[in-house]
Formats: sequence, structure tokens, C-alpha cells
Amino acid sequence: MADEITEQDMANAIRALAMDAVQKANSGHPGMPMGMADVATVLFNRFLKFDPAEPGWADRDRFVLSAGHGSMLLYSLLHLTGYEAVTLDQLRNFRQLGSLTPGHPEYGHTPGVETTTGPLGQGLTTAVGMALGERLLNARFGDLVDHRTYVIAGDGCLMEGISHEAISLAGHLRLGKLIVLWDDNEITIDGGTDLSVSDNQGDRFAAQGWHVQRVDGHDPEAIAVAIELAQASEEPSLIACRTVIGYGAPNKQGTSATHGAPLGDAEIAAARETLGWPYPPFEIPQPIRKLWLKAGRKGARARAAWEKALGEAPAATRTAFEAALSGKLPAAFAEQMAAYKAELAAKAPRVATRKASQMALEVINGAIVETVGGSADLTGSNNTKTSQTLPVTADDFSGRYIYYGVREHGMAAVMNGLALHGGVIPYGGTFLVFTDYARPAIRLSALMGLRVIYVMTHDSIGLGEDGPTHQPVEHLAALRAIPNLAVYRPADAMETAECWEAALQSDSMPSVIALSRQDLTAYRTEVPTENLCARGAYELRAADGDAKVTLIASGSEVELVCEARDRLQQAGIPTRVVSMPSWEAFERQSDAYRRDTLRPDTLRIAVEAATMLGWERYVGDTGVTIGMTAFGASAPYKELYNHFGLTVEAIVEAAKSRLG
Ligand SMILES: Cc1ncc(C[n+]2csc(CCOP(=O)(O)OP(=O)(O)O)c2C)c(N)n1
Ligand SMILES: [Mg+2]
Repeated sequence: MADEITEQDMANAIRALAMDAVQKANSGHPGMPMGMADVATVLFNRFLKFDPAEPGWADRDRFVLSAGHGSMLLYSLLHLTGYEAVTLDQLRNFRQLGSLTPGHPEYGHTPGVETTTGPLGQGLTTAVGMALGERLLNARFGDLVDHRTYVIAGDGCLMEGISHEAISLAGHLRLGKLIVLWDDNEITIDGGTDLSVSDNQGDRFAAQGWHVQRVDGHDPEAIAVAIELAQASEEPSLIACRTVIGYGAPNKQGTSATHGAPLGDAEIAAARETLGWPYPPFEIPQPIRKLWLKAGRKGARARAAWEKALGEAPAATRTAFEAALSGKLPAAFAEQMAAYKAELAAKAPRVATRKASQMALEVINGAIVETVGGSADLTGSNNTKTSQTLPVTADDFSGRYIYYGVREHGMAAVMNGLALHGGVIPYGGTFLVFTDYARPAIRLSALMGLRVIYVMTHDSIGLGEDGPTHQPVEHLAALRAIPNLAVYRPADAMETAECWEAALQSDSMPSVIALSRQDLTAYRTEVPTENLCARGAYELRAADGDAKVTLIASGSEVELVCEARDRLQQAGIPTRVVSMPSWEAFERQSDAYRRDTLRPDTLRIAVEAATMLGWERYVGDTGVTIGMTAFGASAPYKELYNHFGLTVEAIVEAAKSRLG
């Protein structure tokens, strides 16, 4: 048998595993793996540079299954090529609790899965970030970083709006080592794509600077030729692979019936007949298995050669490369931040926190060469650029600043790709209100536990005249609701430095740093002995006397509560102030610390220029929340604070009336 085995047989192994695993799980998506089995076989068998023995090899090609519902395609490939952890039993346990084979691929869960996919379009855009990461590191380390990024995307990925941002940015930056294999099967869940889309995708990609080819996705030689041409292209490549969804299932193929449901025993039996695959479920004949394992071993030599090259590289290069890939912050960073904070304590600058963020970044970018900044066309407002960060262009990837353009969603997903690629620490800015435009990718940063830092300025009605379209109200609450996402809202320059430091130190969590447009008084004027913001909340002002009231605020409203505290003290009501830049960090503190900070024995009043949803937990049943209950308005910001009742007087009055 060995001599006659073809890639068609190898592809049929994927088809069989996919239809059998979906049938056993009684849920899942057999159509896409069966349709793209030939394309994937050619890619993994002939082209992809990878080594199942070392899934983390830094110079491996990246493979992203953007059409994440086709997860059985990826799991079959990982199993067949020899990723040890992905056993046949794991395939048998497809979609079961605790298995390595969840419904959609999850990064950090299954070796060989490069990114979490399932929300259509995210994988494609994340892959743009990976391809960009490759170029950035290549500019720093030369041939040590020289790999490609391959994507399998479906009709759905290309319909999603984010695909426009992804394709446009990749074309603009001429990411020639990015190759997208489009599963052009003309089917989505509702039926034929003609129900909902008439785009000429080839023309669309070409118009955005891509190299475009069309092939029969069931013709291995045609696929191979197309991949070779794509590899040679200096532009990113789209290969439209015309396929039949559910290929091999004689009665259902070519229809949406194969998209997301088990084929059923009868159709599976018929498919076995059609494909010439007489073997029982989950059984792969040895000769076919051998060929697949051979495909999995072919990268070992390339990896050995790469490791040798790394070993022979100049010591300084090797050290820098390993330091970059480790993701650890350099020792000098803490010292330089300490010096900067001492300077802040002495100078007590009254600046907007967005400005303070830039001041901190000037130190950070000087100390950490891995940071790569950017903004979605608001560089001068977000203050994300510093003296060290020169622009990244299609002709020169040695810079550290990305002009993401007006593409918030794309920026966030690209930053995920940069973080996943490794070797860089991405941060990027827009207005806090537009986190809504980036939210699906922010959610994935959190789900994957990636160190991506979102610099979100203009964080409240405090931005003033631009009005309610630009004034976030519900955004802090919405972001705080995302698990594993640290949301920071610093109150002054010192807190901003501390929040940046905490964000950089959390290497398995993304952070949002919400920053003011308006200038804020410096309240932290002592040289800190610990990072108080990393505690989430802390006592900023003690009460004179036995505290009756605790005023809690974040960001710009700390100013209000500090003034209110002084008035209450003058009125004979001992009052303390708690600054609370991060709920998430606070929740991680000990019970004792939280109790001592919140002081439930006092009247607690929380103030924030945002919806107060959730603050009840910190003020208790008898406490008071003062915030926004409606959208903002267009006016100078001080007038807005008065108009919406966010005033020192309102806070003082609330305390007095409650204390009777
Ligand atoms: C953002 C998003 N919206 C909707 C879905 C639900 N969904 C999963 S697959 C799919 C259809 C995708 O069609 P296509 O990419 O052509 O996949 P095929 O049916 O060809 O496998 C949809 C709507 C999703 N996963 N993500
Ligand atoms: Mg489709």
C-alpha cells in the first residue's frame, strides 16, 4: 500500500477524523475540515515549517485557523503530524470538558494552537499582527527570524468588517510573508453566499495591495503551485481555494447541512464508501499514519539548523534575542521607573493623565526596547508616541511605532497577534469610548491572557466639548465586566506611572489604562515605597480623628473627593479618601486589606464620572454612589461636571444628609 499512498489519502484521514469526532460528540462542524482537507494537507505536508516536538520554536511558521469552527481540521493535523499531547483519545473527546479539543481552538490550551479563534475575522487580523511581528523582529535580529504566517479563512471571515481593516493594513505594510488560503466554498450557515454577498473578493484584495490567485481546492498540484507563487510574492497573498463543503459526503456535500451538524451514521457510511475509506472510526492505517508523521518530522532539521545559527550568533545578539523572547522586563527598568517617580514626587506636575502617560512612556520606551506603540489615528491625542518610537513602514520595519490608521478593531486584533508572536510588547491608543469598536479583540486578549496594553484617553465627560458621542459613560463598567482584564484609571502623574508599571508587569493579562484629557492635580507627592496602584485601591488621605466617612473615587474624580474631604473635615466630620484606580487589582488583595481600605464601619461614598453600575459592592447597602445616569453633553467640561451633579457640594451634601 505504501507506494500508492497519495495526499488524497492523507486528506481523507482528516475527513474521517472530522466526521467521526463530530458524530461522537454529537455536535461540531464537519463541513469545513472535509472541504479544506486537501489544501491543509498540501500546506502541512509540503510547505509549513514546524516541529511538533517543539511547538514553541521561535522561528516556526505560524498557522492560524481563522475559521475556528473547523477546529477538527486543526486537531486532526496536530494529531497526525505528531503533537504528542493531541492523542486519538483527545480526538475521541472532542468538545468534552477538560479535553485538549474544545469546540473552537483555544490558545494556551492545546499545543500547536497559535491563537484562539471562533469569532470570525479575528484570526485573520491576529495573523496580520503575527506577520508584522515577524518583520519587526527580523529587522532587529536578521535571519534568526524568517518565517511565514498562513491563514485558513472562510467566507464568514471575509464578510466580517474587521477583515477590511486587516487586509487594508497588511496591504499597506506589504506583509509579503502572509498567505491567506480562503475556503471559497460559497456556503455559510444560512445557505449559499449568494443570499448575502456579491463581492468580488479577488478584486477587493487586489485593490488593497494583495497578490491574488484562484485554484481548485481539491487539486493538490494546483494548490502547491499557488503556494509557491504566493511565497515568492512581495505582497501579502490571497489564494481563493474553490472547494466543496463536506467534500466526500455524497448526499450532503456542497450544502450548508454539512456546516455545523453531525452528518449522521448513514451519511458517514456513504462518505466512507465515496472516499474509499473502509476503516473504522478513529483508525488510521499505518502507512498513511507514517506519511503524516514524516510530514511532522520534516521540520526537525530546519529547527536544528536554526538552533545552531542561534548558538553561533554573536553573544550580544543571542542575549538580546533570548531576552526579547522571554518577555521579561530588563532589570534596569525598575530603577529607571524609581528615579522617574522620585522626580514626579519632587515636581508634582499638574498634567492630564494622558500627558503623564506619555511622560511615563518616555521612560518605559527608553528602558524596554521591546515595546511597540501605536494609535488608531489619534497619536497627538493619545500621546502614545515618544522620542524612541520611529514609524514602522513597508520599507523599514526597524521602527517601533505603528500608524494603525482609523482601525480600532484591527489595531486590537493586530496587537493580539504581536503579543502572540512574541518578542514585542504592544500598546496602542484610541479614545475610551471607542473601546466599543475594539471590544471583540479586547475580549480575546483577556481570554488568551496576553500582555496587550490599551491606552484609552478622553475617559469621561471631562473631555468636554466633543459631546456625548465621544464621552464614555458605560465603558468602564463594560470593560470591568470582562474577566482577566485589568482596567486602570489613574488619578495623577504618579498613579499613571504606577499603573503603567503594573500593566507591564502583568505578563498574562491585558490592561486598559483610562486617561483624562483634562489636567489633574498631583496628590501623590511622596516617593513611593511600593506600587500602591498595583493594590487596586489604597488610602490616599487619612481622616483627622475617628473616620466617619470614606470617599472612594478613581481618576479625575479623586480631585473632587479630596476637596470634599477637606470641607467635611472643616465641618467636623472626619473623612478619609480612598483612591481606587483598579477594581481588578483590588479584588486580588487579602480580605483584611480590602476591609481596612474600604472601612465598612464608615459611610462610604463612591464618585466616578461614569455609570455607577457595580459600585454598590464597594459602598454597601447604606452607601452612596455619585456618577452619570445619562449620556453626557457638549460643553466646557467644568460646566458639565456641574450640570451632571458631579460636584464637591453634592458629595459634601450626600455625606451630611446621610449622617443626619
Ligand atoms: C463574529 C461571528 N459571527 C457569527 C458566528 C457564527 N458562525 C460560525 S460559522 C458561521 C458561518 C461561517 O461561514 P463560512 O466562514 O463560510 O464557513 P463554512 O460554512 O464555509 O464552514 C457563522 C455565522 C461566529 N462564529 N463569529
Ligand atoms: Mg463558506
